[in-house]
Amino acid sequence: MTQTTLLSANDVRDRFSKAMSAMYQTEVPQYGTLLELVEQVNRETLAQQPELRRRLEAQGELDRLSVERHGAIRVGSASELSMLRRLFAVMGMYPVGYYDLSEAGVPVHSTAFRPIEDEALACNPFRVFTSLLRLELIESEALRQRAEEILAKRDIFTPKARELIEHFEAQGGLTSEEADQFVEEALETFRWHQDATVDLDTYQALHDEHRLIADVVCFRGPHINHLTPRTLDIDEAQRRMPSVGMNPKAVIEGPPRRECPILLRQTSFKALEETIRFAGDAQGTHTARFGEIEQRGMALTPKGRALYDQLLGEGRKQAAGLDNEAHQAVMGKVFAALPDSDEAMRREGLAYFHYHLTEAGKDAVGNANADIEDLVERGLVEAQPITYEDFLPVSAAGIFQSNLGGGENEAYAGSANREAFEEALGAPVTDELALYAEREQASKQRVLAALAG
Ligand code: OOG
Ligand code: NI
Repeated sequence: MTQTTLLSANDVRDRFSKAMSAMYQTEVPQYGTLLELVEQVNRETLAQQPELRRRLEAQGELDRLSVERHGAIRVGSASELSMLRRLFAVMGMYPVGYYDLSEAGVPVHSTAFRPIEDEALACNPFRVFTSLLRLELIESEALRQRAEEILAKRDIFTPKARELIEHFEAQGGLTSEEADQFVEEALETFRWHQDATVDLDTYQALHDEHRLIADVVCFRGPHINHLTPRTLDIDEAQRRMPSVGMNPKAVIEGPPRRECPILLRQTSFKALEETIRFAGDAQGTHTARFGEIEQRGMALTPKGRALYDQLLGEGRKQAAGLDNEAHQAVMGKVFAALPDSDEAMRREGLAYFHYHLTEAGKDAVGNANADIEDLVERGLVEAQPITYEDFLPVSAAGIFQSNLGGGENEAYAGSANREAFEEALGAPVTDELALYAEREQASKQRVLAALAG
């Protein structure tokens, strides 16, 4: 029997995320400009802040910086979502977190497909925020049925992609050649289509219910609607956007600027109006695709997250209607209630940390006690904040809304339904906080085991 060498899922994901980025740069050239802007800001930031460079290096963050990005898609049915789950599994990406966007007036709920293990995250943390349209929230029975019929007619996967996914599941991996083929076929699902599958009247009727519904239902596939590189200084990147011809969204979402960044801050350039050919040859336009940037900080514990949610709510109330500069100033004041040093965040149990032995710690092997706090105090063990790898529902809603013309429908609110989402997905979603807690716990155990010699 011949042994076939299978590629690691990390390599497949890395190839896919690069191919996706290349495709999106040709589809939306402004995204290419955004990548250049972010790269330049990152370069300057690292040069100006050697301490930041040291910190990122120690956390293993520097190497992944240039490949790091997330994207987003929206699908229309359970069968599309569950097949996507199988497609992402080929690339070592699993559903993490449940996000209810109905609360913010958007008729979807979502998860993020992403790698989970430390090593996979370090290699390429590519994530895809994936939303499922909730037709059950559409009030008009006739419109709901029409949307269901249209969706039932499409297959967003190529036959070859389906075949390779089944092959992967049977074989437990893909060869390098199969992986290249898989990347090419899977990309087809995410490609933009200028031709709508419906006539202009149908598009308009769905659009009038919610722009998002038209975006999901009227096209052959769930076009990637944005990609998002990671910046080290989002305030500076936002400031420079107009100078490279971009129209940034009004405010940066999430927490304010801090010495020790937490969670996730995001902004985007606004979606472009694109020409569409409708069935029956009518011309029209559709606005869906944009570019986004994010700045990531430390993952918060449930206690830290509760405080974040409370401060965010408070800050948003006070900052309503303000421009970005004033918004950030208000947020900065409100968030003063959250300590702004790694050590305070750690001591107060507000963020997750990764523990490792210092040089002095390595010298003390076989000769130290088993109390982590004591070891940290004595300089034998050092704690690095764990980077947040997930998303934030309020920020996601802000991103949706700024690219959907502010469309919001309060009638959708209060209908979180994680069970229904998981049933459509065909699997449970992993709790993101449990993952950080496990990683922290495992690092502590490794330290103690190493010290025991
Ligand atoms: C997804 C918006 C959410 C983020 O970064 O929070 C998102 C969408 O517009 O489909 O991507
Ligand atoms: Ni995004």
